[in-house]
Amino acid sequence: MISKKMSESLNTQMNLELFSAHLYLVMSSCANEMGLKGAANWFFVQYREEIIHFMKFYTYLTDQGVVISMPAGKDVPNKYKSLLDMIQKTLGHEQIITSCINDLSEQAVKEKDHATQIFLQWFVTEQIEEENNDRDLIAKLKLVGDNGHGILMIDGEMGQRLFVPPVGSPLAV
Ligand code: OFO
Repeated sequence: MISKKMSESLNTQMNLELFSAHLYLVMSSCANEMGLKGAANWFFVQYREEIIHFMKFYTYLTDQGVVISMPAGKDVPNKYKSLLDMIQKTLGHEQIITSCINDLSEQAVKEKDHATQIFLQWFVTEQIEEENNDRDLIAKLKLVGDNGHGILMIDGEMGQRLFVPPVGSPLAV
């Protein structure tokens, strides 16, 4: 059993994960339009990962007997100056998500909600990887600057990214 306050906070995070998915799906189409097929793949994989995150929250809430709510989502931005711009905005967004996950964990500790603490641990670890991936890409993109050849090399690397669903997670897509 989880408290009403906790279920509302988790529901908010569930919707934020869905927003993240939509954000990266739009970025995938922007990258495609820029001619960066590898980056389009990278963002599409990111989109699929976020759907898994969304489904993890959905499953946890329904397993706890909570009826979810899905308020209308906010607009997803679809204008970016460059690949660097997109990855910088990705990092900024992931830093917000990290702080939301930390707030949720703190709430679970305060409420002595051990089940939710355990559930959130996966996300705490996941956020380290998410931010780290973005920082790596930003560093590389800054190194190459406006050099088209360099950007295409990075685009090629981004095209290698594969979607690997976490063990035991619901396969939503
Ligand atoms: Fe779900 O980690 Fe990104 O947003």
